Amino acid sequence: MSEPREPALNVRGVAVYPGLLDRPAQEAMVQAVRRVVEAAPLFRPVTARGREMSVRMTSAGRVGWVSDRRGYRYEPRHPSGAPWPPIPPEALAVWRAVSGDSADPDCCIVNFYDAGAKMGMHQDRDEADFAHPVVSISLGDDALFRIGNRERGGKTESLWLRSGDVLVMGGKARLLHHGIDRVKPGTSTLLREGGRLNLTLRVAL
Ligand code: MD6
Ligand code: FE
Repeated sequence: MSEPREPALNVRGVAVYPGLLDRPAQEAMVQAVRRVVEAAPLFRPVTARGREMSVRMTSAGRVGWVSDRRGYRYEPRHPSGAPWPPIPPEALAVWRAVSGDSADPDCCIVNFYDAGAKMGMHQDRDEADFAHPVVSISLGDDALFRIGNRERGGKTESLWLRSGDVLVMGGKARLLHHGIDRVKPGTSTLLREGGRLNLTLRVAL
């Protein structure tokens, strides 16, 4: 990882570190994610309304994020009943470099996007204490990230997230709505089969 310095980009308080992870660091992160996925396979969450999400997910850490007809929540176990694997040390190192937080994360959500997948506008608000930021790592194909407001609707701003980019949502940006409009296939050679991986680290409990 290169030295974080100051974020090169600040959009509505969301700090972006373009290319914080160089190619070898991205490859190591993918290997770490593969180990997480072996222990805790990706699954397709179902919203409380019964709709399948297009993104596939899993988690690492003391708790993981699940969604089904009972709603969204953090759980100490994968839907299979197995405990989640530990957060990879490579991901912890990114958190420590950019979060400015003295606590370590207890959850790392892994999102996988194939060519058609997207994520609707949402707030990350299932955590106990919003004083802790959320740190996100992008790997693989480029994704169009949209940033809105604390309330639903209103004007938004978009930016492309590329492989190796790291983003921090903390402080006044912590509860901004955000989402992934689309992923652009063939824009990265990092993942053999294409697609995009996103890791989000947070203090959930
Ligand atoms: C994604 N990211 O980049 C989805 N949430 O695939 C998020 O939902 C997100 O990037 C909170 C903070 C940063 C994020
Ligand atoms: Fe989010």
